[in-house]
Amino acid sequence: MLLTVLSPQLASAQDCLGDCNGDGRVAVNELVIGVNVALQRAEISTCEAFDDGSGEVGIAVLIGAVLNALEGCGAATPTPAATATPTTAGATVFQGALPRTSGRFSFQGSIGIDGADTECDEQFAGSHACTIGELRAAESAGELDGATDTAGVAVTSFWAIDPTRPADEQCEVSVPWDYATAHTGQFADVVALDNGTGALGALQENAVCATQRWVGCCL
Ligand SMILES: [Ca+2]
Repeated sequence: MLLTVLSPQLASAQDCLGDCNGDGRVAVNELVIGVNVALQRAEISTCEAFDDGSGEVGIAVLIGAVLNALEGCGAATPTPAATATPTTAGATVFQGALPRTSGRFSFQGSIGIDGADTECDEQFAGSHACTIGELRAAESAGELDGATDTAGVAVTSFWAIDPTRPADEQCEVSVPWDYATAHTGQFADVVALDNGTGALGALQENAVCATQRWVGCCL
Protein backbone atom coordinates (compact mmCIF):
# COMPACT_ATOMS: atom_id res chain seq x y z
CA MET A 1 0.00 0.00 0.00
CA LEU A 2 2.77 2.42 0.91
CA LEU A 3 4.44 1.94 -2.44
CA THR A 4 1.13 2.48 -4.14
CA VAL A 5 0.80 5.81 -2.40
CA LEU A 6 4.37 6.75 -3.20
CA SER A 7 4.28 5.65 -6.80
CA PRO A 8 5.10 8.57 -9.02
CA GLN A 9 2.03 9.24 -11.04
CA LEU A 10 1.40 12.47 -12.75
CA ALA A 11 -2.14 13.63 -12.51
CA SER A 12 -3.89 13.85 -15.78
CA ALA A 13 -5.48 17.09 -16.74
CA GLN A 14 -8.22 17.94 -14.31
CA ASP A 15 -10.32 21.05 -14.08
CA CYS A 16 -9.32 21.22 -10.46
CA LEU A 17 -7.60 18.41 -8.65
CA GLY A 18 -9.46 17.56 -5.49
CA ASP A 19 -12.56 19.59 -6.25
CA CYS A 20 -15.07 16.84 -5.68
CA ASN A 21 -18.23 18.91 -5.95
CA GLY A 22 -17.06 21.09 -8.82
CA ASP A 23 -17.55 24.41 -7.06
CA GLY A 24 -14.16 25.68 -8.15
CA ARG A 25 -12.31 25.32 -4.87
CA VAL A 26 -10.91 22.52 -2.76
CA ALA A 27 -12.27 22.39 0.77
CA VAL A 28 -10.70 20.57 3.70
CA ASN A 29 -13.39 17.92 3.70
CA GLU A 30 -12.53 17.22 0.07
CA LEU A 31 -8.88 16.75 0.99
CA VAL A 32 -10.00 14.29 3.65
CA ILE A 33 -11.85 12.34 0.99
CA GLY A 34 -8.68 12.17 -1.08
CA VAL A 35 -6.64 10.93 1.85
CA ASN A 36 -9.26 8.30 2.60
CA VAL A 37 -9.15 7.07 -0.99
CA ALA A 38 -5.34 6.99 -0.83
CA LEU A 39 -5.58 4.90 2.33
CA GLN A 40 -8.14 2.69 0.62
CA ARG A 41 -10.78 3.61 3.17
CA ALA A 42 -12.98 4.98 0.42
CA GLU A 43 -13.59 4.21 -3.23
CA ILE A 44 -12.20 6.49 -5.93
CA SER A 45 -15.78 6.86 -7.13
CA THR A 46 -16.37 8.93 -3.98
CA CYS A 47 -14.54 11.75 -5.71
CA GLU A 48 -13.45 11.43 -9.31
CA ALA A 49 -11.54 14.71 -9.02
CA PHE A 50 -8.78 12.73 -7.30
CA ASP A 51 -8.49 10.16 -10.08
CA ASP A 52 -5.34 10.60 -12.15
CA GLY A 53 -6.47 7.78 -14.41
CA SER A 54 -4.94 5.04 -12.32
CA GLY A 55 -8.02 4.50 -10.18
CA GLU A 56 -5.90 5.24 -7.13
CA VAL A 57 -4.78 8.40 -5.42
CA GLY A 58 -1.03 8.92 -5.49
CA ILE A 59 0.94 11.34 -3.38
CA ALA A 60 1.44 13.72 -6.32
CA VAL A 61 -2.32 14.04 -6.68
CA LEU A 62 -2.76 14.71 -2.96
CA ILE A 63 -0.08 17.40 -3.07
CA GLY A 64 -1.75 18.95 -6.08
CA ALA A 65 -5.07 19.03 -4.30
CA VAL A 66 -3.50 20.63 -1.23
CA LEU A 67 -1.93 23.31 -3.42
CA ASN A 68 -5.30 23.95 -4.98
CA ALA A 69 -6.85 24.21 -1.52
CA LEU A 70 -4.22 26.71 -0.38
CA GLU A 71 -3.82 28.79 -3.50
CA GLY A 72 -6.93 28.19 -5.52
CA CYS A 73 -7.70 25.92 -8.40
CA GLY A 74 -5.00 25.89 -11.06
CA ALA A 75 -2.18 26.32 -8.55
CA ALA A 76 -1.27 22.69 -8.77
CA THR A 77 1.37 21.58 -11.21
CA PRO A 78 1.75 18.07 -9.96
CA THR A 79 5.24 16.65 -10.12
CA PRO A 80 6.33 13.17 -9.25
CA ALA A 81 6.92 12.59 -5.59
CA ALA A 82 9.86 10.72 -4.18
CA THR A 83 10.34 7.56 -6.16
CA ALA A 84 10.48 4.24 -4.47
CA THR A 85 12.48 1.57 -6.23
CA PRO A 86 10.26 -1.47 -6.42
CA THR A 87 11.65 -4.71 -5.14
CA THR A 88 9.98 -8.06 -4.96
CA ALA A 89 9.60 -7.55 -1.22
CA GLY A 90 7.75 -4.30 -1.66
CA ALA A 91 6.38 -4.94 -5.11
CA THR A 92 3.05 -3.53 -6.12
CA VAL A 93 2.10 -6.45 -8.39
CA PHE A 94 4.32 -9.53 -8.19
CA GLN A 95 4.64 -11.11 -4.77
CA GLY A 96 6.35 -14.42 -5.54
CA ALA A 97 5.66 -17.74 -7.18
CA LEU A 98 4.27 -21.12 -6.27
CA PRO A 99 6.48 -24.15 -6.91
CA ARG A 100 6.68 -25.34 -10.49
CA THR A 101 3.63 -27.28 -11.56
CA SER A 102 2.09 -28.98 -14.56
CA GLY A 103 -0.95 -27.41 -16.18
CA ARG A 104 -3.01 -29.49 -13.80
CA PHE A 105 -2.81 -27.02 -10.96
CA SER A 106 -3.44 -28.85 -7.71
CA PHE A 107 -3.19 -26.64 -4.69
CA GLN A 108 -5.14 -26.58 -1.45
CA GLY A 109 -7.03 -29.71 -2.45
CA SER A 110 -8.49 -27.94 -5.44
CA ILE A 111 -7.79 -28.46 -9.14
CA GLY A 112 -7.35 -25.40 -11.31
CA ILE A 113 -7.06 -21.69 -10.75
CA ASP A 114 -9.22 -21.57 -7.63
CA GLY A 115 -6.72 -23.65 -5.68
CA ALA A 116 -3.81 -21.63 -7.06
CA ASP A 117 -5.56 -18.43 -5.98
CA THR A 118 -6.07 -19.82 -2.49
CA GLU A 119 -2.46 -20.99 -2.25
CA CYS A 120 -1.18 -17.60 -3.44
CA ASP A 121 -3.31 -15.86 -0.85
CA GLU A 122 -1.92 -18.13 1.85
CA GLN A 123 1.70 -17.70 0.79
CA PHE A 124 1.48 -14.00 -0.10
CA ALA A 125 -1.43 -12.42 1.73
CA GLY A 126 -4.04 -10.91 -0.52
CA SER A 127 -2.53 -12.24 -3.74
CA HIS A 128 -3.96 -14.45 -6.47
CA ALA A 129 -2.53 -16.36 -9.43
CA CYS A 130 -1.06 -13.80 -11.85
CA THR A 131 -2.63 -13.36 -15.24
CA ILE A 132 -0.27 -12.72 -18.15
CA GLY A 133 -1.36 -9.08 -18.07
CA GLU A 134 -0.33 -8.80 -14.45
CA LEU A 135 2.99 -10.47 -15.20
CA ARG A 136 3.61 -7.92 -17.94
CA ALA A 137 2.79 -5.13 -15.48
CA ALA A 138 5.20 -6.64 -12.97
CA GLU A 139 7.84 -6.84 -15.69
CA SER A 140 7.34 -3.16 -16.49
CA ALA A 141 7.68 -2.32 -12.81
CA GLY A 142 10.99 -4.18 -12.64
CA GLU A 143 9.65 -6.72 -10.18
CA LEU A 144 10.61 -9.98 -11.90
CA ASP A 145 14.40 -10.00 -11.85
CA GLY A 146 15.64 -12.63 -9.47
CA ALA A 147 12.13 -13.97 -8.91
CA THR A 148 12.05 -17.11 -6.80
CA ASP A 149 9.31 -19.49 -5.81
CA THR A 150 8.31 -20.45 -2.28
CA ALA A 151 11.01 -23.14 -2.30
CA GLY A 152 13.68 -20.59 -3.19
CA VAL A 153 14.05 -21.88 -6.75
CA ALA A 154 14.72 -19.30 -9.46
CA VAL A 155 11.71 -18.82 -11.73
CA THR A 156 12.44 -19.09 -15.46
CA SER A 157 8.95 -19.41 -16.97
CA PHE A 158 5.30 -18.90 -16.15
CA TRP A 159 1.98 -20.35 -17.22
CA ALA A 160 0.36 -17.44 -19.06
CA ILE A 161 -3.08 -17.34 -17.53
CA ASP A 162 -5.47 -15.41 -19.73
CA PRO A 163 -9.20 -16.08 -19.36
CA THR A 164 -9.82 -14.53 -22.77
CA ARG A 165 -7.84 -17.27 -24.49
CA PRO A 166 -9.64 -20.39 -25.78
CA ALA A 167 -10.28 -23.10 -23.23
CA ASP A 168 -8.02 -25.55 -25.06
CA GLU A 169 -5.21 -23.00 -24.72
CA GLN A 170 -5.76 -22.89 -20.96
CA CYS A 171 -5.25 -26.61 -20.25
CA GLU A 172 -8.98 -26.75 -19.74
CA VAL A 173 -11.06 -29.90 -19.53
CA SER A 174 -13.53 -29.22 -16.75
CA VAL A 175 -11.99 -26.19 -15.08
CA PRO A 176 -9.22 -23.95 -16.39
CA TRP A 177 -5.74 -25.45 -15.94
CA ASP A 178 -6.81 -28.96 -15.02
CA TYR A 179 -5.17 -30.98 -17.77
CA ALA A 180 -1.81 -32.64 -17.25
CA THR A 181 -1.26 -35.23 -19.93
CA ALA A 182 0.12 -34.63 -23.36
CA HIS A 183 -2.02 -36.51 -25.80
CA THR A 184 -5.13 -34.76 -26.94
CA GLY A 185 -4.90 -31.21 -28.06
CA GLN A 186 -5.13 -29.44 -24.74
CA PHE A 187 -2.39 -26.87 -24.62
CA ALA A 188 -1.48 -23.66 -22.87
CA ASP A 189 0.31 -20.40 -23.38
CA VAL A 190 3.52 -19.91 -21.50
CA VAL A 191 6.08 -17.19 -21.22
CA ALA A 192 9.77 -17.43 -20.44
CA LEU A 193 11.43 -15.26 -17.82
CA ASP A 194 15.03 -14.13 -18.01
CA ASN A 195 15.64 -14.37 -14.29
CA GLY A 196 18.71 -12.14 -14.45
CA THR A 197 17.13 -9.20 -16.20
CA GLY A 198 13.49 -9.72 -15.25
CA ALA A 199 12.45 -9.64 -18.90
CA LEU A 200 9.58 -11.80 -20.08
CA GLY A 201 9.78 -13.41 -23.49
CA ALA A 202 7.09 -13.45 -26.15
CA LEU A 203 3.97 -15.48 -25.52
CA GLN A 204 4.59 -19.08 -26.54
CA GLU A 205 1.47 -20.92 -27.61
CA ASN A 206 0.82 -24.64 -27.67
CA ALA A 207 2.94 -25.58 -24.69
CA VAL A 208 2.09 -29.05 -23.45
CA CYS A 209 0.12 -29.06 -20.21
CA ALA A 210 2.27 -31.87 -18.80
CA THR A 211 5.34 -29.63 -18.76
CA GLN A 212 6.33 -27.81 -15.61
CA ARG A 213 6.04 -24.05 -15.23
CA TRP A 214 5.53 -21.61 -12.44
CA VAL A 215 2.43 -19.80 -11.26
CA GLY A 216 3.09 -16.25 -10.16
CA CYS A 217 1.21 -14.65 -7.28
CA CYS A 218 0.10 -11.07 -7.86
CA LEU A 219 -1.81 -8.44 -5.96
CA1 LIG B 1 -15.14 21.81 -3.93
